[in-house]
Amino acid sequence: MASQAAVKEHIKTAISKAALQYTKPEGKVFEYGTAGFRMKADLLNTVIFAVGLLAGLRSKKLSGQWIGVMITASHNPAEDNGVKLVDPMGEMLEGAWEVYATKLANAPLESIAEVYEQLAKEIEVDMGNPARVVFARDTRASGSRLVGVLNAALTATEVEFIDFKYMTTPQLHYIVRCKNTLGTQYEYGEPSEQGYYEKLATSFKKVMRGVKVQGSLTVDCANGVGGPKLRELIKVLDAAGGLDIKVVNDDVINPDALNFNCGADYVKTKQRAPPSSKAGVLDRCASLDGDADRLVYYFVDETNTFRLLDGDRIATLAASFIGYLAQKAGISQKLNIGVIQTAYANGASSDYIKNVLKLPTEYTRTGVKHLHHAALRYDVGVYFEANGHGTVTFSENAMKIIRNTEPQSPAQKQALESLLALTELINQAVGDALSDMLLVEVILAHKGWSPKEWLGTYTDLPSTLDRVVVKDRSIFKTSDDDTILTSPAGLQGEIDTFMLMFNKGRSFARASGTEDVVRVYAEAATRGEAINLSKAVTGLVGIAGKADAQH
Ligand code: NG1
Ligand code: ZN
Repeated sequence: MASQAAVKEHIKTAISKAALQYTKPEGKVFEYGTAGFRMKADLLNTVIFAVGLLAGLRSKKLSGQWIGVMITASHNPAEDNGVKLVDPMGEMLEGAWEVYATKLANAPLESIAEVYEQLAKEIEVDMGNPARVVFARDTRASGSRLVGVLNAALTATEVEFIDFKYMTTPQLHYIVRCKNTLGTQYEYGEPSEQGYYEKLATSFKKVMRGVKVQGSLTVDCANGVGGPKLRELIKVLDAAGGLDIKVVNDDVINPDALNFNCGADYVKTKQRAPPSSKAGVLDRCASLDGDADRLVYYFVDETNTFRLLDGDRIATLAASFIGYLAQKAGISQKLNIGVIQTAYANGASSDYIKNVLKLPTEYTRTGVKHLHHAALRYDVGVYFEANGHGTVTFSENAMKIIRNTEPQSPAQKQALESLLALTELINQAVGDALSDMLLVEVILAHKGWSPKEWLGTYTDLPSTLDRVVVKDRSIFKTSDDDTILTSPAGLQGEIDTFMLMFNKGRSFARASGTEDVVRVYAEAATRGEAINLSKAVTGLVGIAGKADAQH
């Protein structure tokens, strides 16, 4: 076992001194949830301080590998902020450490140095190891103050750190993975923002060989960090052959504009284009969220009806294209391709994956880390949440097969090269709206499809997503894939009865991990039935939670 150097006295003193600059919000209990810590920005100082301490410990525990800290509240309103830790391969923080994060964030400031020391002992951290942290933030006004707090925690604990300033969440994940694989056989890329753009542009150019994108793409950037970053990407893409992209909602100067009446979450939950949209009939449009890890597409059809192409659509498009390339490359028998969804996926998309694409599909609990882990069990794991957060992972076995297969024809050679380029274009560390957007553009170009043909692959079942405010959402406990309520007792049976009353009826309720509500999803053969099913289930949940249902 590694030697356990104790926490040095001068570090404990520095932690205590630095911590006392801040005030802990009274009576507030913090919890590291599916999206890290997220709340009103003015409550976050001590949480960020604790996360800074933990990031250093995590790096020491992993022998000085780089750990990432991202300060963002994604699609939340401008006055919120949040923080997430990034593990060495660019993945979300390991589950067990979420508990340590929660513990440190709730420690009283007067004794935080002792709690830090106890934690280091409990986790058996070798305090003699180096600690290295990279961090970045989105464009929220509170970000610079919070970076100051993070800086104070890292300085007190003598952690080596690099501030990458403004970045999208996936860019920071990319940097972390690059830093930790540099000089190894798994080298992921150049650990810089420019390296990120160049990797995307180079692989994009390779997959686009011989095909052309039709028309332009309008990208709504949620007035967040994705705007300036997309503009940077376009500069590099132009040099690589280009893509006609119109950037809209990229105002990062007005702090209140962020995620307001625009962005992926707005489009997905309201099922409508941002009011500012000037897109014409059949124009291809996409929206990012505030930290550019979610992406949805949409368009207006000939009857002026809004049509959404969400995460389920991106997953099916990607899976079908990769399956097609694998077949062309003559390796489809060797690669097991799977599609991972959550229960929020539209039932029609799961049917399409099973019956038309003939691929295995499974549900995991909500939250991308669950999907990511499930995806790693396949050679090619395509995973997306319906809200547009997702990516594709390729196993070592898949990489070997793609690299080492000897092509027998020019067509097979090109398919293998395209697959290899796709593995570079896709941000395998985490769902990445900019990378996913290039992936969608590439596939549509190859298929020669407008968004209308893409939409035509299957017909979504009408669905609803409602929120119910309850007294205590923690009483709502679900089974492994979130679809069955195991508590309160008897409630699931009542929901099942209602489901049977509607054609293709499916509904489930689960406590949100990011908001103080219970979410109710419902789908059925017609919009009217979906709405009625939702009304019935929100009503049941409201009664069980002893509060009124709210829509
Ligand atoms: P909660 O609030 O736990 O439903 C939401 C999303 C998740 C995930 C997290 C993190 C839905 C229904 N839920 O979680 O998919 O993205 O936020 O941001 O979209
Ligand atoms: Zn996000």
